[in-house]
Amino acid sequence: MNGPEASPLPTGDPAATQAWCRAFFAQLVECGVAHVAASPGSRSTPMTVAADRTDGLEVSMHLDERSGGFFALGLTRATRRPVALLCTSGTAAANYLPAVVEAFHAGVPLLVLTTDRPPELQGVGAPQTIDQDGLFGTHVRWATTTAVAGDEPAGDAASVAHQAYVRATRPAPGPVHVNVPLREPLEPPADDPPPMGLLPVPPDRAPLEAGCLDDLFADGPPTTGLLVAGPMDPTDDDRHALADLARATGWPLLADPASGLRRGPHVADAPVLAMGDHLLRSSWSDGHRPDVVVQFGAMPTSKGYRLWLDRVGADRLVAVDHLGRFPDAALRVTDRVTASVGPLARHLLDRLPAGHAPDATWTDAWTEAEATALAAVADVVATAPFDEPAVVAALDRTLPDAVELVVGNSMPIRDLDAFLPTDARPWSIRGNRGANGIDGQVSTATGIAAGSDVPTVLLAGDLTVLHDLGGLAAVGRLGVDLTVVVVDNDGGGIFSFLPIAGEDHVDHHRLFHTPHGLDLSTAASLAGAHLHAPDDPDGLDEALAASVGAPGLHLVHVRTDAATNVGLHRSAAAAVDTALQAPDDDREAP
Ligand SMILES: Cc1ncc(C[n+]2csc(CCOP(=O)(O)OP(=O)(O)O)c2C)c(N)n1
Ligand SMILES: [Mg+2]
Repeated sequence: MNGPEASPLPTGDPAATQAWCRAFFAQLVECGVAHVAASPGSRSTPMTVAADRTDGLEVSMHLDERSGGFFALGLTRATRRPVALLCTSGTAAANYLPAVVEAFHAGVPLLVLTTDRPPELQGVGAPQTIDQDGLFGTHVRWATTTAVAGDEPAGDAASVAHQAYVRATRPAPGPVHVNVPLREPLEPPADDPPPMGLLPVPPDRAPLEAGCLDDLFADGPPTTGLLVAGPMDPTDDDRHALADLARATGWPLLADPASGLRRGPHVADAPVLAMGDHLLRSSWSDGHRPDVVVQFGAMPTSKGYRLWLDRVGADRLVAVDHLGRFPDAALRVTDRVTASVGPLARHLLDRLPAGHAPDATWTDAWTEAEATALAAVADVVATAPFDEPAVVAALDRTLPDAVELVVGNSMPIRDLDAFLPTDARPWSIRGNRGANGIDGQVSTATGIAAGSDVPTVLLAGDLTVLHDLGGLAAVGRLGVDLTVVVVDNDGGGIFSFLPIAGEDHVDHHRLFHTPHGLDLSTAASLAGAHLHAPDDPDGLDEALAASVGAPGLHLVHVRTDAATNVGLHRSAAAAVDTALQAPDDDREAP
């Protein structure tokens, strides 16, 4: 009797496979990658082991790819070095999609490495096998499926890794996808393959075009202007250049909370404003139309800004963005400039005539309005019940000079926008404003904390924290210190701001607010967090003092009320409007 025929499936050569994978990661290190955020799986074995054996690479393990994706996003943002993701095949890879979407829209260079079965096992019902070719669709800067690892010489791996890095970082940073088919046996040999030659990293992208925006200054610089900084991750140089531009032109700089410009030493001597949302909603702004607005980065959070562009606007609206997004939700942009903030600001500074004197009347009008608005808002908060504005005030009082404040979408970012003044403390405030999701927020903050040497605090809503409970559970295992302040209004408080909240014929509470009825403080024991449950401002100050910068995970659980927060935002806006209508002499001193 004949034995079974030899399997028709080809087998791989473990030494060649490992040489290919090692070359891939050696090239990534050569390019500047220092971290691989991997998730466990079998198909990825040769890549995981190769990453772990590569000098200069740290490997962190993430049980949930969705959370790992956001961790890598946060770590990339905090360290300004692209992080590689690595997972097995199937839905594992699909779980990277939310973080890839955010990275695409926020311009974060992620190297998404998925592993796959070889071509002979595609479409034949092999387990955990899906079509991974182009899995992330239009949300990556580049995608490729390589040859089966080890089928081609290791030099090809270095070439793919090099190309992936270059395409993730320039001209516009963003995620790239490399899908690597691997053939069994997957277990690598114990011996290291011989080292190989690596490719040099090409120089950075071209400088700003010479004649850019020259016509803006053709008849002398416009006297009245506004600078608007949307969400972005500026370097120190960007920050200083923008502050220099604000000072030299006398154009006030409206700083989104996630712009990186609301706080830092630059605000001490430049007209940087925090109350932009209130000012632009007020009737005062109708009488203060600028000639030009220069808008930087992503779309500002402020709805007041969008409404104002429609209502008042400016003759020229220049959108400056290194990613080429040119956010234009009001369809008012007249000029689109692909440039980074610092170089563009210096480019404009160079075009100012020597001895140019800014229009002090214009600048003073805005800085005085800011002072009036701050005083009016402070009055509202001083008599307010313990709710979201009080949480912002407590953070403002107690957080240290240097901190990473990560802010969730929905109301927390808007609470900061409405209630957080400028300050010279160099806080870094970051949100996921690329796609504005409420997912992966704890994991993003964990990645930021892992890449930063200052204390990290996350301010987020209850649904946002619930969405990423897996991320909360991972913080301890990753050995990261993090304070999570959750403002818990038992649902989505933002929906109480919608006109539909007032309609009797719609079950707003069930369909939009979506109360969960869960006691979020119980998440602390699951995640091994220290729990703080303050119910007044003093208690919150104490909780923040005890947790921020302390070891481990801290959950600060603050119960809030959606209707109260709606009332406070509206009262603040109304108080600013009224205060700005008063004759100058009657205005409250700052
Ligand atoms: C992944 C994702 N799903 C749904 C939404 C729509 N959404 C925007 S805000 C919000 C409610 C968030 O609630 P919470 O985090 O508690 O913040 P709050 O509105 O109470 O401030 C939802 C569901 C979204 N932005 N992202
Ligand atoms: Mg909520």
